[in-house]
Amino acid sequence: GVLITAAAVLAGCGGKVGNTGSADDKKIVLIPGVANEPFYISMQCGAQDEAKKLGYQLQTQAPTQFDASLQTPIVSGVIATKPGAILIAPTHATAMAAPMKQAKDSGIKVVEVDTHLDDTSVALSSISSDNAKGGQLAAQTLAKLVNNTGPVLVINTKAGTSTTDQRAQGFEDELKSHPGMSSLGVQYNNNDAAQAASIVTATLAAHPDLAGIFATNLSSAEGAATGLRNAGKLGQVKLVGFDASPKQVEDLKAGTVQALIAQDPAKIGAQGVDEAAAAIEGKPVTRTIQTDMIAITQADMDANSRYFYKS
Ligand code: T6T
Repeated sequence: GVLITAAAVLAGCGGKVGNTGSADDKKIVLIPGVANEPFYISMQCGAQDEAKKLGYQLQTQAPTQFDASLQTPIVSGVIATKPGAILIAPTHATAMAAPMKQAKDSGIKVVEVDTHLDDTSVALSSISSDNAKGGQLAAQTLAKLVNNTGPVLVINTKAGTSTTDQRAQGFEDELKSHPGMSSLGVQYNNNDAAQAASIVTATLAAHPDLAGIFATNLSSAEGAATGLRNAGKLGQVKLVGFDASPKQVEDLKAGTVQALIAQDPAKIGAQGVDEAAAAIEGKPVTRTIQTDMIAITQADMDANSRYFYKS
């Protein structure tokens, strides 16, 4: 089915899942971009802990794929249960505007976590990494790894995803300050690791001198590592990926990937709950909150293990 309940995805948090309860102001529903994915599982854990602290009940309902056509009916279903607030990572910057507006118009407080709509009038608060800066950081990190030289490729997920679009843009902007590097442009993997692996295979066939790859999220980074392994190019083509899933951390340890830009999804979830609770209680709400990111390499991975995502 399309719906996934809190109980099904909370396995790694250590917390107990509360009763699903009735429609009321003490209920907050988290609607992540996709189910069973370490970034959003970590976000849910952070949100769950914070909700418990503040005396709120947190439920989670996620689409089985990162897709607006699957996330829309979930939003509609959640509206009918009349929670006090929703925390949502909209899977598309424009396609999710209508269902989210509907939530707002029905009196539900809407808080964006991770991704956001282009229309800034719907959500009361948006909490995310500074994704343009993350893309810039990725470019600077990759530039060092390739000695500022050679063609590089960006593997993005789905056009219209605010976060990864901003990362790709931040990367391309920073490349202008590295004239020895050239961009082979952006290719989309549809948030599917297997497609990212195929993109790497095809790009290497056309550009055997490929120096580096920036993978804008978990699926693209996991798939790019597989593509490089299949091509026997491990370590030769430098790979910088966003996120820090268990597989990505393994890839870093093995030297398949040279750097990970880890986000702080648990913090995003916790701050989302703080803002939602403030809105419900009629207290002041902060419109935009940016959370930390960090570039992690093999050399400092043990010291930074607290940034690794849960699964
Ligand atoms: O990179 C994260 C998230 O920030 C992005 O919006 C979508 O992809 C992830 O969830 C990783 O899969």
